[in-house]
Amino acid sequence: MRIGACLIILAISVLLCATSESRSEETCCGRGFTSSGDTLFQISRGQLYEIVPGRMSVRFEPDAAASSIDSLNSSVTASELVTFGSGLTVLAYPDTLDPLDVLDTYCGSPLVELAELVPVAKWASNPNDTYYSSRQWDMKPSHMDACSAWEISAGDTAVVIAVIDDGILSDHEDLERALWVNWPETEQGGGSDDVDDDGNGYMDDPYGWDFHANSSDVYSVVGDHGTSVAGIADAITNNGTGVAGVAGGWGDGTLGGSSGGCRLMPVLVWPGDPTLPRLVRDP
Ligand SMILES: [Ca+2]
Ligand SMILES: [Ca+2]
Ligand SMILES: [Ca+2]
Repeated sequence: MRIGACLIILAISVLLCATSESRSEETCCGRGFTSSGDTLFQISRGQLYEIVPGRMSVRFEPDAAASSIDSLNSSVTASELVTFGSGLTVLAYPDTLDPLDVLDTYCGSPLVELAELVPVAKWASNPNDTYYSSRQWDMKPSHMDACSAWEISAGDTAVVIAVIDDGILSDHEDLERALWVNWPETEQGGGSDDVDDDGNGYMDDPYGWDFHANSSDVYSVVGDHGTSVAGIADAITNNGTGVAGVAGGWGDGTLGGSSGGCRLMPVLVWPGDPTLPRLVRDP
């Protein structure tokens, strides 16, 4: 009975996702696909993402019986490779099968909450930064899944991140590009000495402010902790150096659209500094 049901599902799948060697654009499981030769692409936000043959990501319904899941997997000769903490399971199936048939099989099953083909671009967006693979576990798909975010944006230059800490190393190779400049307070921007040119309440502050020393000189003090925090938020990603930043821009410019990374504003306070509570309360 169960085998019969699976055959029916497969037959329906073939009808719904009928394919040929040269596909034009088609829809399966609510998603758009196209192909070139033997290569299948998923269409998302106007971009094409090459699909990895023989792999699929599935999240089964929490109350799905293991025996039922086994039967479903068996219907397409699929095996479970790994299950992440998020509940997402990566399946392997014979790459001789049409990925859209397999997707439709899972997508149409009441046992399945979510089914996705695996795009090459998703995994290719793993950055090449020195410490990404060995230390930045928190950015991996099973945690914050930064790769998925980077495919939408790797950081917008219009966004300024204020790092309220003990300073930022100004010539750090992973951060230097991202440092914010308050142009109205610069000579090139027409700023004048002893004048609060941008009217923000702080005179001659072209880069940030040191609330500990009440000074605009934010780079004479090097903050190890602030530099580390700045790197997590905004280090250049995929530049083969240091760490990957959440919003530091994609080093080779191939991801994140026009995003070149957020800007960094050092705002210096020291741990225990009496100005800190005031800043938090009334920035
Ligand atoms: Ca100012
Ligand atoms: Ca000024
Ligand atoms: Ca980097």
